[in-house]
Amino acid sequence: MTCLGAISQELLKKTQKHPCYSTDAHHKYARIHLPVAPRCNIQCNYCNRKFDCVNESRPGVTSEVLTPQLAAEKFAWVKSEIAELSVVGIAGPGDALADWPYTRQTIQSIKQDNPDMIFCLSTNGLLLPELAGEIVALGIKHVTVTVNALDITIGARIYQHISYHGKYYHGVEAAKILVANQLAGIKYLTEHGILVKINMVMLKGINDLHIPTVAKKVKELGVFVTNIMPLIPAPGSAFEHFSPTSMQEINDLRNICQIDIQQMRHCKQCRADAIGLLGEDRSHEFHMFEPQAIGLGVVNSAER
Ligand code: CLF
Ligand code: SF4
Repeated sequence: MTCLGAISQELLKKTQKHPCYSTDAHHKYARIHLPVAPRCNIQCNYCNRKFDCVNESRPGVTSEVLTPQLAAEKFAWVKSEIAELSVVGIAGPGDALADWPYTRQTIQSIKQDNPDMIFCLSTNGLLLPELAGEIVALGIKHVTVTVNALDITIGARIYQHISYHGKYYHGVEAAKILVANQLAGIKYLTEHGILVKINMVMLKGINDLHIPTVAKKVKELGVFVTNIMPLIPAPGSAFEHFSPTSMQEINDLRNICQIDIQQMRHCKQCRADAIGLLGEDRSHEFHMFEPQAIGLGVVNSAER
């Protein structure tokens, strides 16, 4: 079954207003990221948890973490100021599913009065097998999963550990669980009519040669688009001294993968609290608190 086979015309029409999924939309429509999910349940070697998730955010300390209630208030404020707002996204600053009760509550409360908004979330996919059903039931139609490797020996070089159902796993054991859950979750979502986007961080000498294999596989699973992103080495992360990937290298890899699946080429690696058009972040105009740099000091699920 191809992805498009399972997607309704209505959803494709709606997606024309999604600035990440539609190239044409990105100059016209705006998104708001509501930072309600500070925790994460895995440790990527390129992530410093004092910084936004590099899967969906450029490394900059997030200005604020909000409760679902404050997030709904912020949404109402931004909507009254930005007429072209079409998407509400939860992109951390940790993992949207690691803090699922907050993510769910935020979307539920905004959706009630704003049924036409597009709701979107990004995740590392670890908890997809147990939460994909709830995502579908909530009416979310756009989900991004970051899949950096399918080969677990490659995955073991990218992920330091995962925290899953109260236990830590390391190395290939961690990668095995993560990859299996990502694949099962993606399959479930595409089979239930969700437009899935796969983000991949290109890591030279680690997963760069492997990425075309990942692209092929996710296409088979019905994924809509892949988004290959450059590594932005986060200070304090295990890959801190990794050389940053050039856009030429990214585009060469995208051109290879384009043969199998359409490529997103306009990603701005947004902050977890980004607001506005993709190329014109207005988050600084909409602070719920006095701006201050906060260390998120992220707590893993097992430590709760
Ligand atoms: Fe946000 Fe991500 Fe939804 Fe877009 S961002 S949760 S899909 S609404 Fe977009 Fe930003 Fe790139 Fe993400 S430009 S980092 S791809
Ligand atoms: Fe960091 Fe995101 Fe990886 Fe979690 S999934 S460790 S927040 S980059």
